[in-house]
Amino acid sequence: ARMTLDDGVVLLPGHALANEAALLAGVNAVVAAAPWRQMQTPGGQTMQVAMTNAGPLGWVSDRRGYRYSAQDPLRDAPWPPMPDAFRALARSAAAAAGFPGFEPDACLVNRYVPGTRLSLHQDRNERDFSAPIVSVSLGVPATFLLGGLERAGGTQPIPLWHGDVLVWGGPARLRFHGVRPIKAAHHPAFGPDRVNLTFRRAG
Ligand code: MD5
Ligand code: FE
Repeated sequence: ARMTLDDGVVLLPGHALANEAALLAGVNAVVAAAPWRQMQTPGGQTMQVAMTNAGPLGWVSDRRGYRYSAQDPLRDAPWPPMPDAFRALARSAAAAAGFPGFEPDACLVNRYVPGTRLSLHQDRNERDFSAPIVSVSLGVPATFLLGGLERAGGTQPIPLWHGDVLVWGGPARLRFHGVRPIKAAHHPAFGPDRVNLTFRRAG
């Protein structure tokens, strides 16, 4: 199914379930190579969300700022390759949402333990805002908050479940967004955690 939630916001409920086992194996392979870490913000705070990356570029944050980097600063080595199942899912989801030919060069992998939230922000570190962002929700459910193009002006809650895929493109690409604190729950494969894969064209 394909649900247009707003201009440029397309929800593909359960789109990731068809290849669930390969996605799970991919997450495990990426984390085995480049472990979860909580990055520092430029302001010196530790981010609640734990992260890692796969693919040619990875999103990093430290006291110097937010940026994409070909190197994992924790290991001084390239990020692990993007698993084929990740790339195929990102492509098929983008095409289903009206963005054929999506070739992500970055996959940010976010882990939310219970109580973790992601405060309202825009994604502005990518070079080209014409490519969409594909976001895959795995594990326990979350409430995503969709804001507008300005920080003020409120948010609309969007419940997201294991296997749901959201595609943000065109006029939605620079909307503010966040995630409410994750509630205590259990998922058979992910236990108490939520994992989100975010595919981007960053470089
Ligand atoms: C998440 N991650 O659920 C989200 C999925 C991040 C982040 O926000 O920056 O790692 S990506 C959600 C997103 C991306 C681009 C635009 C919009 C939402 N939007 O217009 O709301 O871990
Ligand atoms: Fe974001």
